[in-house]
Amino acid sequence: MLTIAIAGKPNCGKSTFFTASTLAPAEIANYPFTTIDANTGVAYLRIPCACQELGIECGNCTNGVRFIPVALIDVAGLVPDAHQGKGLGNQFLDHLREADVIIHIIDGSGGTDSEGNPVDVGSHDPREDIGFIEYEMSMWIYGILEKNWPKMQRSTQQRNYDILDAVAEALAGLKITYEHVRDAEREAGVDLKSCTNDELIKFCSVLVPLSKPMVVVANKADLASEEMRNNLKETGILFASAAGELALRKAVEGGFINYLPGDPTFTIAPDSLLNDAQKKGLMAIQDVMDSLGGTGVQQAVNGSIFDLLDMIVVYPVEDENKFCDGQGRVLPDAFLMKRGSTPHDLAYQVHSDIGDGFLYAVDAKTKMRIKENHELHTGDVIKIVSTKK
Ligand SMILES: Nc1nc2c(ncn2[C@@H]2O[C@H](COP(=O)(O)OP(=O)(O)OP(=O)(O)O)[C@@H](O)[C@H]2O)c(=O)[nH]1
Ligand SMILES: [Mg+2]
Repeated sequence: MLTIAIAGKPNCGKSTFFTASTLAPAEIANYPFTTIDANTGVAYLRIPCACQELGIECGNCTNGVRFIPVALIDVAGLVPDAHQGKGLGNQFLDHLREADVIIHIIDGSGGTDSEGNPVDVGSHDPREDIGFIEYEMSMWIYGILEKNWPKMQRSTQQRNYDILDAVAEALAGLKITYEHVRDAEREAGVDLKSCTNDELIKFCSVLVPLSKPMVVVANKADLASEEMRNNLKETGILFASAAGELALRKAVEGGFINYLPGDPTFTIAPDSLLNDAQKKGLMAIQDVMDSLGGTGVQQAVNGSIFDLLDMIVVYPVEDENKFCDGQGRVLPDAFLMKRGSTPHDLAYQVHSDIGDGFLYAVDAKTKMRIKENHELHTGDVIKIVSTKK
């Protein structure tokens, strides 16, 4: 499963975002370092289900809205100079190892200082909090490489030694691949075989955004002043009210409202017994949703996977006429795949045996055979024909 990590300075609303997205319990409080051990749960991407276009009912979506699971990790707060042991130090960085992509939350209301202590709303400029995480991550990776560096440099004397391979191996536990290392070396314009310390740091600073792409989300948008929002808008980041989303999720659980995560609006359930204060609270959330087009939480989760990781969604089926699997389940799976993936890649994602025995694929919408190297697109419904079952 793809993994999203939520990172940011303390007290910006990471655990609120996490709980709103997963409905898994996590401690939430208005002081820094509430979270120490990372929380893990399952969040969902929201997509229009392929059954709509096919004019059938699949039973795996809600009114044509399909949710695809991804893993979510709520990481402890991170402060500048964490790589030198500040705040909780390096341990939270360890929780970023698993991440394919990072949602960096900032406190868009300017109501907490750079270390997460509460201050008057608007008195801290949240734009100052945007850059430091990538720096901390670069220094963390630099720290790992630096330990191995003398040995790696000596080994470059050996024949057949590939420094890119060695670096990728040293960072394999961080989901950093050979391709990431190769591309970062090229982009940084350094030669890892003979680079200085400063060049190695530069390499790391290029490697971080390549291997752990990051979307920045200004949370607490409900508290942010117009001016603050306009300033932040210029940086091109997303906005959210995680507290608003959490309140809506709880209201759905309680049967008070009808709302699907990512909807721009909600409706109050008929005969729900809301008191005036609750109604007022919900109306305030609706106001924020009107200005953002929703609470922004689902948009951030979707954006991280579809925009940053450039993923598509493909539906494998066994029966191209009924769009179902062997047990008659209609569109049973929605697979996330990297853009550019082929039917053969899909076969491997279903099962390595099916991939090994791949013969050909059929586009279930057109019933036409498609080539092994054909590029798949979002919404494709594909039958794989393989010598193996
Ligand atoms: N107004 C408003 N408050 C929020 C929002 N999101 C979170 N908060 C509040 O911000 C405070 C911190 O929230 P947490 O979710 O605990 O923050 P955190 O980033 O996990 O904090 P640490 O674990 O200490 O790093 C709590 O008082 C939340 O209720 C939001 O969207 N709007
Ligand atoms: Mg927390």
